[in-house]
Amino acid sequence: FELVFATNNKHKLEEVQAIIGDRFHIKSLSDIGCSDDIPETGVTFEENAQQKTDYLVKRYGLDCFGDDSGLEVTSLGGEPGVYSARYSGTRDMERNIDLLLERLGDTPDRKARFRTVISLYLNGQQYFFEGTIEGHILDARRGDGGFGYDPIFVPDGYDRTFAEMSLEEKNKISHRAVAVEKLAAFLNTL
Ligand code: ITT
Repeated sequence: FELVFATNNKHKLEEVQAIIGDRFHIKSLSDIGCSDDIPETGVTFEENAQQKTDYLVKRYGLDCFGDDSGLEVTSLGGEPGVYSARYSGTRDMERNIDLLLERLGDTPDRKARFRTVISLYLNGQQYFFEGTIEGHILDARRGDGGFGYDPIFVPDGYDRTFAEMSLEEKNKISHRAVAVEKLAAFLNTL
């Protein structure tokens, strides 16, 4: 069967296709001719992920899944969290990363985690799948792969940032990979 992935983020689409694209057929929003800016007004990843799938279900009546994700920095009380994409008030990641590094200053506690919550809407039922990865924030960017906050995040057990890893390497361990593998395992039981 086909599932629409409710995202406008081409990096997410590329990662998810690389993880499960050969096992399930994933359609993008552009494949179904949707260029809408889907509202995201929740205060949790779960709420926002479900808003993405609810929107597509209401508008197109399609089975679909959506990913809401972000970075939670412990010493910033979990910021930027659900506001990761627009932390500085814009979607400019240069500014978002600058603001994060500025707020973190030289605090020794650099602990952070990435989280992904996937909402799946299938045959009239709602499901959630979650993935997290623990790590820490550097005081400057390293690497030019990946997207978002990847240049400043080093996962536990590694000495390179996500932006210094290949897509394959990031996709083995990332928050998104963990959530997507749970989604795939569930779909395999159907
Ligand atoms: P869609 O809502 O269309 O899926 P988006 O980019 O707006 O795309 P989110 O609302 O989930 O996605 O915002 C997540 C933000 O968190 C994203 O823009 C990045 O800045 C950051 N982020 C999420 N996953 C990440 C990853 O794997 N690596 C680095 N940053 C990530």
